Amino acid sequence: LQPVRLRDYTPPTHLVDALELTFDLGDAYTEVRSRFRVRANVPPGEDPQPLRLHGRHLELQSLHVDGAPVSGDAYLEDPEGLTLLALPAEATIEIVTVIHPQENTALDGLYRSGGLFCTQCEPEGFRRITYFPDRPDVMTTYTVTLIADPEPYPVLLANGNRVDHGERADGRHWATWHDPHPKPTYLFALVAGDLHLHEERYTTRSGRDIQLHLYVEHANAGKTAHAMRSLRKAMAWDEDTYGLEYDLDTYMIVAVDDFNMGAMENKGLNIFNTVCVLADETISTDGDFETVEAVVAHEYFHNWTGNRVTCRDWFQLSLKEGLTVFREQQFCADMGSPAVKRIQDTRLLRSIQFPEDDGPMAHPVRPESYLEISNFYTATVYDKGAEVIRMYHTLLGEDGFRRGMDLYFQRHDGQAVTCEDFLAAMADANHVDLDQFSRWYTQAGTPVVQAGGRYDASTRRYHLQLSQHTPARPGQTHALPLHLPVRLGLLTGDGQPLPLRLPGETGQAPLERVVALRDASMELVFEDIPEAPVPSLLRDFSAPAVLDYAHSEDELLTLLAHDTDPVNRWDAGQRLLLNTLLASVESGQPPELSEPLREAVHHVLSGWRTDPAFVAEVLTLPSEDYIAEQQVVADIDGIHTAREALRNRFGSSFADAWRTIHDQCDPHAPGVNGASARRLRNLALSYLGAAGPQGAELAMRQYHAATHMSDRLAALEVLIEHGGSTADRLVAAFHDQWRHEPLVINKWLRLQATATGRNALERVRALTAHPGFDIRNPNRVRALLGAFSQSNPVGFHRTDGAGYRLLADYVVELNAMNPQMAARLVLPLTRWRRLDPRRAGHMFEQLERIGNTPKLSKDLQEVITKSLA
Ligand code: B3K
Ligand code: ZN
Repeated sequence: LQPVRLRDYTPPTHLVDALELTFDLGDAYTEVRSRFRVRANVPPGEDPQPLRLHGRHLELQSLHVDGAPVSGDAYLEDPEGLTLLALPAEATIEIVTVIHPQENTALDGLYRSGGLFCTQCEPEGFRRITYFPDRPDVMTTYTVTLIADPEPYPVLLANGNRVDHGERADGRHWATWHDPHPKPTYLFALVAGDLHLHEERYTTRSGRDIQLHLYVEHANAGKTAHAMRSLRKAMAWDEDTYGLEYDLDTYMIVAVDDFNMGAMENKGLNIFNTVCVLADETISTDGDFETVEAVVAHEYFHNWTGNRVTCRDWFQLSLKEGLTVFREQQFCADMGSPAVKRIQDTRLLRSIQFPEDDGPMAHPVRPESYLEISNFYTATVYDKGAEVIRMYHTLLGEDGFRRGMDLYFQRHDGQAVTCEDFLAAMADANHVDLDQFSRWYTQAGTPVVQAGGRYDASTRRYHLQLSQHTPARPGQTHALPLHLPVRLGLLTGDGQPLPLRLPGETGQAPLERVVALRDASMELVFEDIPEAPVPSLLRDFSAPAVLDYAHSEDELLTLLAHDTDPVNRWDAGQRLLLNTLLASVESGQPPELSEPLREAVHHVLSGWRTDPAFVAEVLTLPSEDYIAEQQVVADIDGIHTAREALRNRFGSSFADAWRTIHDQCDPHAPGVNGASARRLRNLALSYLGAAGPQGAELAMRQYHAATHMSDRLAALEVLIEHGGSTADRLVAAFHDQWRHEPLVINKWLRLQATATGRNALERVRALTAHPGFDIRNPNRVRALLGAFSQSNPVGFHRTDGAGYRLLADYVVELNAMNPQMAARLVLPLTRWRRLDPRRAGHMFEQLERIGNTPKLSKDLQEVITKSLA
């Protein structure tokens, strides 16, 4: 198998002028007729090259060029497509294929979900529908006709506007859709089924009237209000923030149950996982409401960053994903708390992306090669990619960034472009040189920023040394210095911010600066500093880097109490807790809360009324995985023991404060953000639960009184932790109550998968046979097997290797069924180097076993080969 390489990119040999597609959707099979006009993409006078049409699992019925059947020696057929050898410079191609959506368990291309037909074409699903140049730099207009039985499929949808429809003599009905915006294949979509429509109208800033159509299964008719509201907010936000309006007459969202990821931004016809659309208080947590708002906005924002300006090739994936995640982050910050949002982004990067960058699948934001592009929809491309966009924003400022965005759209609207094009727009619009900045796209690995300070009392100067290095990664021995923004401030010992005066500067000095670290190291000198200051570095997580500075406990306490930057206040608290936990893991002694730390926690707790969600962030302990990342070899059991002991200590030492919060933090009080209040109140419940049986009694009361799923679930989690027959009864009753709500059953599976305790693995195995579980549904797989392997370290990493075997069994089963899911599910096994020899050996064995599976998919081959290398 040969990897696809960025450096081998060549422009398309042919351009396509217009594409007409007709789908005859049947019970047994679907017939796809396609007709399109191609033009050789060569300078006049040169001979056209052969035309490559991608196609997979297709039954070719007929192939015509300019109305005549093509003879067998005029094309070559292979498992990945057709090559047409001798075409005139311009030609009309007509192809008829037959496909079997009913048998498509990969959920890629055209497939069935429940009673619906739906599609997923990004990145390369279109080739499972018909033969076509399935690459994002070939763009054309689409006219799509769907034909189906009216009774099971009253609703027939495709991209763009419905231009015609009717009934046929044989009783079938049809609809024709036209999308005037040229688009790549990956943005094509169709849906056919019996769906409920939630319809609203939206008037854009320029006065255009847009229809908003949200389609769900009839049973979910009451759960669309929040998604619709989120869509309206996203539309208004993009007009206000970037001056971008929607460009078709109708914006459609369809929710389906079986979906490999969250949602898909198909032009004018988004298809969503139900998880990212449906929400109401009885079935959804506050986290679910946030997810829906964020994903609806994300897909909407893609209409400009992704659809109007798209990617030249899949190596440029972060061009649209990093940028769109950044836009989504800005939107969520504006809709809620910017500080809490930034803390959550930081946590995600550190706990998911940093480990990825440190593991065998590490790759730059713009990868250089792949076997299977589906494996590169990663935290690095998405979330580190968003950090890269944020760094432009930090370096150029809000207005400079907007100038860059405006120039980007002005230059590239309607084009398929590269990350360099984006960088050039940012640089040119601001007349700055960003050549060095481009290394963020080409180098893998998490940079470490080392800092050291020296105070000279005689000169009243503070010397701050900053240096950077990026560790070696597979295929990258020597990384070069990055252009890295360091946002910083200095505090006095009692927390006063100090003016940051550089040598030679006069006038009012700022209290915060963004310094561009560009060399391997630099020294900054600050003048008129009255005492040895406490540095606050990488404020607002100004670069996706690890900060290496030996803050003393006193310094961290100062930052926690006084820093003006909320992210660094939170971070100082996390470092204090992390240090406490690591000391306990190393010594094997229960964690000790020092007296000053105890006081600091009291102080944070006493401020709960001002910002409950922020207090909850500060007082949430680092996850077991994150603690493990700080060790060379993860001490799975030691970490769990230490963290549980600290939870217990937190619960008992601050019991009064937690009880006050649980009593008084009222989500329904006027002026209170209900979600933030529930968040802190449920954290209080969790600590009280960790401290003893009284907490469990409180949880029982909360469980029965709950009207919001967040409260019900938080209580159930505490009760499961306490175990016993009461918990078993509640778990069973919960299932009975919600068995008709698949989204709640996901939660039910997840709760049990993440519960610790000796029999975790047996419980998970038993649940795989439960009717609530279905290996063909990705949401169920993620809820049970994904959650177990990613969020139940003690259960999954059992020393006898049974957790690894269980996961591998399902990876092997999914290999044939849904390769994309299989390649995601296997990832926890790839981190074997981080574990002790016994566990590492068991993991390695399972990776080898998976590697020996007959007919191993490209997806898994790539992950397994890299992990064993
Ligand atoms: N662009 C899609 C991701 C498609 C992944 C296909 N394997 C969702 C998104 O990022 O908005
Ligand atoms: Zn996206």
